[in-house]
Amino acid sequence: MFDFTSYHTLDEIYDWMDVLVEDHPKLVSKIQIGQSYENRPLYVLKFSSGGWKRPAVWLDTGIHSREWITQATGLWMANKIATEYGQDASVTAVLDSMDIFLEIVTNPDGFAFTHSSNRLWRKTRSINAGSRCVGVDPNRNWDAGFGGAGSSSNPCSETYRGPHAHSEREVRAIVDFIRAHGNVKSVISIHSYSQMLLFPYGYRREPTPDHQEMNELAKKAVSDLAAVFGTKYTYGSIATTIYMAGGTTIDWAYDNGVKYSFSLELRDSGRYGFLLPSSQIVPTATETWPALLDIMVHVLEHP
Ligand code: 0X9
Ligand code: ZN
Repeated sequence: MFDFTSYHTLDEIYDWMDVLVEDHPKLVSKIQIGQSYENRPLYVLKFSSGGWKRPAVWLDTGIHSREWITQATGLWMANKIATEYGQDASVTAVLDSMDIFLEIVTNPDGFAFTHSSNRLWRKTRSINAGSRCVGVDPNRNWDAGFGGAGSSSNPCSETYRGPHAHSEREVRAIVDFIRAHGNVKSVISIHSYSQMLLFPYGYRREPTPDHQEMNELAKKAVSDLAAVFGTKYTYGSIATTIYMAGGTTIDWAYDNGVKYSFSLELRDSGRYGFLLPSSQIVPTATETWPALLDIMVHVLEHP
């Protein structure tokens, strides 16, 4: 049995993906959507009960490599989706009409670096021409408000946006995948920390045309999350809830036709921050699950 109560290395996670596929061959498959800057494979788990390019939900964890609770939650969720299909009514309904794609280690070079050298590494590991500083912030690199407020042009900054939009292979791979798929209805990008459920925009303060619907959905999701262990989440647009940020994943998704684009900032609210004790992995994943299901069921019911 895989140990969901501890943090794992990249090799352990990649090995486990194959085990999950072996254990659920009719539901789960693994696809490679590209390669990282340091040539590591970018793997995505596909959960599908059949059909061709069904409406899909895209989930990613670990785009910021130091946010270890997110990759750990991704592993737990992958297992949950695979084992609840045919058991839980909501999961079954979702997967009978939609596919789920989950990229657990979205920034593998950064993740390997958090294990080998610097536990708090956030960015990619690409070399920046003319600078000694390494890496681009993959959550400032998307072509939506790229270069705007809350992103930096300095390669030494933690929020360095990169030389141009989609310069990072790890970002480009997702852009190409979502475009080629053509039927992605929801993007949920999972970060830590600060206990928030966010939606567009991050690059402007004005609400989106779908603000009210997304706000209602977020309200329900955080309430169902809190019902599990009492963990309090705030919610709202990125710009008005956390800070202005140009070039984020979910703004790009939203501006490219993916209406239900959300981002979670998981536990905690600052006591441990990125160094969340492993004893909190299962509780964090367990409480996040109903919020995620709320979004997926809403997507299912609003085709
Ligand atoms: O700065 C960020 O990229 C996010 N916070 S984090 O501590 N995870 O780095 C906030 C940006 C808002 N957007 C998303 N959470 N996607
Ligand atoms: Zn993050």
